[in-house]
Amino acid sequence: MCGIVGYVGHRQAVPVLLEGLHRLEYRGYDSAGLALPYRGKLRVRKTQGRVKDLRDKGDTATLPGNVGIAHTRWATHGEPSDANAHPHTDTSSRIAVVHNGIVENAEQLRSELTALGVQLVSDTDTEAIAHLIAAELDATDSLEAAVRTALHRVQGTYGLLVLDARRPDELVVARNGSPIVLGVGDGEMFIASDVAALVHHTQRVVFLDDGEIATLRADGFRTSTLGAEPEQTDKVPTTIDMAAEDYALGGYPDFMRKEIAEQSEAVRRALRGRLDDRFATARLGGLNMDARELRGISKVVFLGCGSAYYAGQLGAQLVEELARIPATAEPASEFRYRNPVVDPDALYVAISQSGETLDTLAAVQELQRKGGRVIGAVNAVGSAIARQCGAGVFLHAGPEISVASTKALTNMTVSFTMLALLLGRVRDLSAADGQRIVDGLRAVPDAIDQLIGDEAAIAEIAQRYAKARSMFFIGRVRAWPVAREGAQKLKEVSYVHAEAYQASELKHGPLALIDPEMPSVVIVPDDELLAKNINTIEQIKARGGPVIAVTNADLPDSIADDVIRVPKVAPELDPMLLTIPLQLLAYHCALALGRDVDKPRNLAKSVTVE
Ligand code: HGA
Repeated sequence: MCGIVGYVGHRQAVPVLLEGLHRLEYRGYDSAGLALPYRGKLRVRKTQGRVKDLRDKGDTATLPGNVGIAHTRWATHGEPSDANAHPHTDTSSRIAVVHNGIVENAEQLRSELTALGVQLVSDTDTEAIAHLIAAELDATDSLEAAVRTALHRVQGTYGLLVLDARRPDELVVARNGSPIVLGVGDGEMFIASDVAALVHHTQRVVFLDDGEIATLRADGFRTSTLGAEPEQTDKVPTTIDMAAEDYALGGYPDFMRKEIAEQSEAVRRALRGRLDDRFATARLGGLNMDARELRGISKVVFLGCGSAYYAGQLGAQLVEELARIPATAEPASEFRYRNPVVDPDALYVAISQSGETLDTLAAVQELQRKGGRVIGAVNAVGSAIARQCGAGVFLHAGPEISVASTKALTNMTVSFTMLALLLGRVRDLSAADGQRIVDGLRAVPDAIDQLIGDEAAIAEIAQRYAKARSMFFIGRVRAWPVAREGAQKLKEVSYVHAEAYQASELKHGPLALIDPEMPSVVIVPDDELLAKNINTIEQIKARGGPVIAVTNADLPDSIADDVIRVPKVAPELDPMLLTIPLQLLAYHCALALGRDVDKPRNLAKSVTVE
């Protein structure tokens, strides 16, 4: 969350900053701002609203200078407003700060500053940092030393970028809990909270670690630890394998639609080189575990937030079905705070598209502190969770820009199928069943393309139901996580209230809500519970509730008001395919209601704050 961009080099900084902000806008979009040095003072331009509002505001686009910092905000402290937008400055307009994270002792710092006579001009936690750094500059002429000392007083999380107007040739960044990546150019340096803002300038990057600080000048950078006795950390740039086109719309109207369409290719990438026909299993070298270690796993626990948690639920089912190992899923945000009993023989799987989700990272750290074995299921290579775990399964979904996750969720489920297959094949899953799953996985991409080919029919259904005040998403057992994910997608992009319910639980309460104004999306896999799911549909219809059935069973059209048909690959894999039409349903409801699908209100991608 929050986009940070910085530049020091030979180009005009403002176009670089604005373009970088534009590429990071999915990480926060309630306000935006930038700062450049000018004759020993700062020029700060900021506004509530989007990056385009900043670009169009006054003289922003024409400010000259070769160094600058910029930010797009997702508010945690203080409402979205011009005053609360970043950068924040000290009273003398010398120090400018952009920040991603939360200062937990902000109230205390703000009161101390007020008692010293400092006039605070915003409601943010961030502003205090600018004043603290400025005060430290009375005692040192090193900006890095001033930032380091000031940060010793800050409790909480930060990705921080600092500009001193009296040193217009350098920038200082620091990281604790929120991502910062440096881009190394030819006589120029870039800074961002996400590689998305860098890849069209350079592919040579350095990921800052927690507890690190760096000073950047046009000709290079220097990193060291943030502690009171700093030590140099010698970081060597790595080359990232991502192209600028991966972050472009490429002819699609928005990223959500693009990423839905990219799913078949994303799955093919995730499967490449990982299916083993000879032994009817999967190859997941990144786990760093041999067969004996895999056999020793007594339990699998999936941890994720939002859609990643629902993918974890699908993963837990797959592990129980294919490997017969007890498996569960839990929101990482709950796990980290409930003093969990950590089983040293269990395998914990930390799931995060961005690899920066703060709650999931904290769960990983808690697990490692207690001797748990944790692997990552992460999309972003080089991200904090990937590095913290050191082992895992990369998702290979490609960059996901839309706030609502689609292709990353699908690739999570594909990856968990391979993990379950591997665990199954070192136990009692037969070679024949293993091969059935291998063949099923190979059939997934074409099945996805077939589903997306039916988009027009789903769009037509969405248009009819988009005005509903609320919708139920109903599924049981295998289809339960599918229903939860369907409800989540609808809520986040269309703002239509939706509730997922287990089919079996309907009659214990929620059936009271069924009436002709309350549509139910019922997920009906072609499995041993088919007859029970048909009963559920009948019970809803008997009470006048409209039903949209999403099914891969051979049911007549008369079974429901609308039927969305899904191809079959293998019973264990079908839940994954049943989620795809629900993405399209949510997407087209959102379009019908005129929503900004890529930037849903109040949300942002990559939840790096609590
Ligand atoms: N706490 C700061 C930054 C918010 C943030 O990091 N969001 O992701 C603020 O509220 O401005």
